[in-house]
Amino acid sequence: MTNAEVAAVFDQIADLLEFRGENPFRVRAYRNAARTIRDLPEAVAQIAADPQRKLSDLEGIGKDLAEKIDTLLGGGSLPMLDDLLREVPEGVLAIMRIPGLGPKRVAALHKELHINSLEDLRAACQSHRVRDLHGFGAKSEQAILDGLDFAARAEERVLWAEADQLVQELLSHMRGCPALAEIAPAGSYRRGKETVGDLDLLAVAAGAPACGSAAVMDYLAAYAGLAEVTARGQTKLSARLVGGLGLDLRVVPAESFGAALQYFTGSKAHNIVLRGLAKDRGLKINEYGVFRGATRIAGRTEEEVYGTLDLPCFPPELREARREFEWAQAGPLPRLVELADLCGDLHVHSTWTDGLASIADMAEAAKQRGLRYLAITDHSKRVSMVNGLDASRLREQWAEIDRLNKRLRGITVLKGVEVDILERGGLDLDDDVLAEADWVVASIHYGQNQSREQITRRAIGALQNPHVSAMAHPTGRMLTKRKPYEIDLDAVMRAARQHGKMLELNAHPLRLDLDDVACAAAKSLGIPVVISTDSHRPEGLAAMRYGVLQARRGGLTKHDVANTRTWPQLKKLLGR
Ligand code: DGT
Ligand code: CA
Ligand code: CA
Ligand code: ZN
Repeated sequence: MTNAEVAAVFDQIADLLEFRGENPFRVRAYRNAARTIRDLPEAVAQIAADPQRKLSDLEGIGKDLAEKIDTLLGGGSLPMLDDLLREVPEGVLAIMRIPGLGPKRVAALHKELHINSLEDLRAACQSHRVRDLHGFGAKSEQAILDGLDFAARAEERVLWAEADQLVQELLSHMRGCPALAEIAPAGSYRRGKETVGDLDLLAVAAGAPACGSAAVMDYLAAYAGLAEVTARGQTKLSARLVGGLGLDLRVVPAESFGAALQYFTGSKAHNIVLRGLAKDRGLKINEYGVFRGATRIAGRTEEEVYGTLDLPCFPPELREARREFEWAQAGPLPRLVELADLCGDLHVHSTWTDGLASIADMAEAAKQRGLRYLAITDHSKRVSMVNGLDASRLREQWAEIDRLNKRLRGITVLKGVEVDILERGGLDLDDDVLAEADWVVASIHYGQNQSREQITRRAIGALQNPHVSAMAHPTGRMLTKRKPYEIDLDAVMRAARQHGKMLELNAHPLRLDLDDVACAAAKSLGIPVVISTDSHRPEGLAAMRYGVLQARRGGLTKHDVANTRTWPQLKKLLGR
C-alpha cells in the first residue's frame, strides 16, 4: 500500500465518523494521521519494516493508529471501517464524493431531507428544498447540481489514453478475423478528443456482404474483452466492454467505407456544416456516399468524399466546426504539429522530489525518444510532502546537472524548477536562485479553492516575474476527477503575451491542460505553447503523444509549439 492509499483509508474513516456526528477530536485524529502519512518523505511501509523505528513515533500516530497501519500494510481490512461502511447507505457514500459536499453537509441532507442517493439529491435541488436548509442557500443548491452533473459526466467517459489501449487490443483481436477486409475506429476517439463516450468502429467484410457481416460480428462477439452484446442487427452490433465502455460496430460495403468513416468520425457539428455545403451544390451526403440525384459520385474513400466539395480531407482532430472550413477556403490547411517535431521536454521530475528515476536515467530515456534537451523541473519547498527543494538543495541539484552534462552525449539537461505560486501570491523561491535557472515553470498546487480574482491575481503575478518561463498546467483540471480551478484564462493569456511568457500544454493524459480551445486562443494571441509531459518516470515521457494530439485539435503547427525548436532557438524566443 502506498502512503496515499493508507491516507485515503484514514480520510474515509474521518468522513464516515463525521457523517455520523461522532466526537470531533476523534475525527480530527484520523484527519491528522492521514495528512502526516500523505506528507511523509518516505514510504510508510519502509518505516514499518525497520526494526529500529516505530510508527507510533510519527506525529499524531498513537498505538491504535500504528496497529491499523500495520494491518493495512499487511493487506488486511479494518473491522471498524467495515462496520462504518455497513451502517452508511451506499448512496450516501456516493454523495460524499460530489465535489464541494463534505460529510457534515451530507449528514444534514440525509437527516433533514432523507436524501439517500444521488437521484434523491438531484430531485431535492430541483424542487428547491435544499436552499431552505440551515447552512445552504440558492447558490449552494446550484453548486450541488453542477457537482452532480460533473460526477455523472465523469463516470460516463474514459480518458483518450485508456480508450486507445482498449482500441488497440480490440483491433488486434479483430485482425485475426478471416472474414474482415478492413477495420477502422471513428468517432471522438479518432478525433483525438480528450475523453471518449463510446467507441465507434467501422468494418468492411471480405466476400459476400450478408454472410461476411455476420461473421465479422460473430468474431467481435467472441472477444474476451466484451462484457455483453446489447443489440445486434444485420450490419450493426452494440456492446459493452468489460470496463463498461460502450462500443458500436458497423459493417459497411467497401464502396461506402469512406463515406461511413467520414460520417461516423463526426463531429456532428462538422457533419452538419458539410451537409449544408453539399446541399448548396445540389448534392446529398450521408453515410453511404455522396449522391447527385440517385447516382453515387463518391464514397469509397474520405478523400473522395471531401473532394466532391473541393475540400481537403481534414485531419480528424480538426473536425469540430471551429475554424477548419474557414481555413480550407483560404488555402491549404496548416500542417499540424507532429510528435516527430518535438525536440525537448520541459517539465520532468526526478528522485530529488517525487520522481521515481534519477536525472541520468530520465536523460537517457529522453535521448532514446529522440529528444535533444530535457529540463529537470522538480518541485520547490512548498510542496513539502514530496520533499520540495529549497535554494540550497536546488543549487546542489544543478551542480549535479553540470557534472552530468559534461559526460552526456546527444542530449542536454537543463537546470529547471517547478516553482510553486504561493497561496498569498508570490513565488516559493527567491529571484536570485530563479535567475540561475535555464527554465522555470510556475504552478499552482495549493489554494485551489480560492476565488477567481485571487487565483487569477496569483497567476498573473507569477507571469510578471522576469525569471519565470512558463505557467504549468494553467487550469489545474484533472479530467473526470477534478474541475479546473476558477481562473480567468483570458486575463492570464493577456499577461503571458504582455510579459513574453509561454504556456504549458501538460501532456499527462489526466490533465491535457491547456485544452484544445485554449490552445487555439493562445495561438491567436501569438503565445508560444510548450508541450511537456510532467513525467515522474521514464515511461511517462511517452505521454508526449497525448499532448501533441490535443495541440493538433487546437490547430497548432510546429511553429506554434515552442519546444519544436532547438534549445538555443527556444532560449532566444524566450528573450532571456
Ligand atoms: P462521444 O462518443 O460522446 O465521445 O462522441 P462521438 O463524436 O463519438 O459521438 P457518437 O458516438 O454519438 O457518434 C459518432 C459520430 O457519428 C459523431 O461524431 C457524428 C456521427 N453522428 C452521430 N449521430 C449523428 C447525427 O444525429 N447527425 C449527424 N450528422 N452525425 C451524427
Ligand atoms: Ca463515440
Ligand atoms: Ca457511438
Ligand atoms: Zn510537475
